[in-house]
Amino acid sequence: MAIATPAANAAPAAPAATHEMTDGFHLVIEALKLNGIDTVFGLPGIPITDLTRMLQASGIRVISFRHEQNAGYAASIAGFLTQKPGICLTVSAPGFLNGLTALAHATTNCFPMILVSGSSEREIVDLQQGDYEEMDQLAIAKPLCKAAFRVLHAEDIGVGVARAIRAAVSGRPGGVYLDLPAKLFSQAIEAAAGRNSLIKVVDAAPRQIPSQDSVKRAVELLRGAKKPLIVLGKGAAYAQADADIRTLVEKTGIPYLPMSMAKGLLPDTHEQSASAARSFVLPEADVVMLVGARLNWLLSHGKGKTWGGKDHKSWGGQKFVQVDISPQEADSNVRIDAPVVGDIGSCVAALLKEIGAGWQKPPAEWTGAIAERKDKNIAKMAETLAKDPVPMNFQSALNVVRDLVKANPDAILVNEGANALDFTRSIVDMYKPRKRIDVGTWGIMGIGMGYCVAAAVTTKQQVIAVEGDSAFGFSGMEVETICRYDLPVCIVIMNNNGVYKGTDVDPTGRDPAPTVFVKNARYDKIMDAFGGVGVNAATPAELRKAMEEAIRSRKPTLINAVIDETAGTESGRITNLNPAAAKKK
Ligand SMILES: Cc1ncc(C[n+]2csc(CCOP(=O)(O)OP(=O)(O)O)c2C)c(N)n1
Ligand SMILES: [Mg+2]
Repeated sequence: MAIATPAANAAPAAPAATHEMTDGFHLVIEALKLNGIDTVFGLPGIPITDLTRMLQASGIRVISFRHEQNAGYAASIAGFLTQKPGICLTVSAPGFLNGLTALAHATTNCFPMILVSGSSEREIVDLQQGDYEEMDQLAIAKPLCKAAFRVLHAEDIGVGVARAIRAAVSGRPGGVYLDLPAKLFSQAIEAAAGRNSLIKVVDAAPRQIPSQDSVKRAVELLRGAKKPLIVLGKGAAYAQADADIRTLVEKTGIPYLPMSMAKGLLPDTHEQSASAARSFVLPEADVVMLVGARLNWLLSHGKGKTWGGKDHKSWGGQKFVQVDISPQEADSNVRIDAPVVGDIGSCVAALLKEIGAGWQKPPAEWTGAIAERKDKNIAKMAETLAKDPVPMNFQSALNVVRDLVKANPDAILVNEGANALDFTRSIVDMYKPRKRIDVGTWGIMGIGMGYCVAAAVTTKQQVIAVEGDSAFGFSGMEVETICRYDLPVCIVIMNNNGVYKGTDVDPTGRDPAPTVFVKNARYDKIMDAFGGVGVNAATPAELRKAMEEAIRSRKPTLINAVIDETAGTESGRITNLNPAAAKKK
């Protein structure tokens, strides 16, 4: 009898116990999902193409842009609007660098955002052997963000994502960089171990309660004021403590000034709003309470002529209360007599409690003097808005936008440009919190279309963008993104043929001047290319009709508003910051 060979007769050897496996791709997605991330803004390519597909397949919404900078701006403002970190996903080196401006912008503006970038082989990058898209991204990101992390092992993905989320939203929010090398994505580990390694972040942005002493000190200072003023910053808007902030303003009766992105925290038509008397209240006030507003250039550093100081650097004599999340903010520019450190919601609640009942409202001389200036300025503005010049100027066009925002108070207004920004800020009243988003701390051009996409995607509301023609150019290609996702965005381009105005000429006669563009350009035709609605509007009536139709239909719309090319001023309202040559020729 032949000896049966085991190979021929034996039952196949029992397979080694099969372990369910997972990999870096899946762990990144699960870590994000576990922490409530439902949207990612990005642009695919090596090594994250499959990640974008798998994210989408997992149910996370992936909004794919034409340039990473715009995806980054979208993520940054999604962070501002939702208090969750906005996620921007990019490829290595060039994609990462394209996203980096937005990351720095998020940090400067205190918006929670995480830039997640794929990166190349560490071993090759570190030996500088010339890898595909070689760059030490972690080192480059570090000085531009609040925190930067790299994950090398699949089992550390949970920790990496958790740390990035905490860093982005806790304390003063900001931009965080998360570096994910290509090799990480396909690293396989046992699924059970993978699941156990993930972290659901508990209390990512813990309340920070102000000390009782600091609250008492602040309220005492306010109580003794003859000419008090409250300044609301975008930190106050971010905090989502809208009802308490309104109660604080109304209960104390103190006039208030909203910074640009705090407009609408209380309706701009509120009788205590001192916006129309800004140049009167800043130098005149004796005690100023800053709520989530920093004394940076936007508030002339709290000193100088704006504040009644003798020259551009001297203190105007005001005492300041500063309510801020960061213990390092006070005294950054002038002395802060009463810092109140904590999250805005907790601070405002504590202030309200300390104020209690029986608060003496500010003297009538103060509020009366403000009302007088306000009424005069508002009447002057009404006169200007009523004019109907040909061609349109900023005021006659924005009078239409003003009406439409009033009729649609839930719409989100995106705004960038120089004159297009300044005129819109002062003419278009806002009625609800976090409805105005703009160039922020840096006065940055290019946020426009990214903000439009993020605002429409995260809030589902109608978006109206008022764009300078130069400003629009920085992100104009994203109108394709707006059409592709069929977003309810109505873009109004204030087309004055250039940067600030369209009238400059090259003294040598060779080229167009650096500030001017093609005359009478038809930006509306860009929209036609992608199936959106493009309208050329030469009169306020045409502009009104087109905007009404856009809002009614919720179709992606771009209106080219033809503005007098002589209408703007150099640098809008910050001409004083523009160095002029001492030697003229
Ligand atoms: C990223 C960036 N680049 C350049 C600038 C300088 N800058 C300030 S406003 C502006 C454009 C102003 O022109 P436009 O948007 O047409 O507004 P207008 O004043 O004409 O209404 C530029 C280029 C900037 N703020 N940000
Ligand atoms: Mg312009």
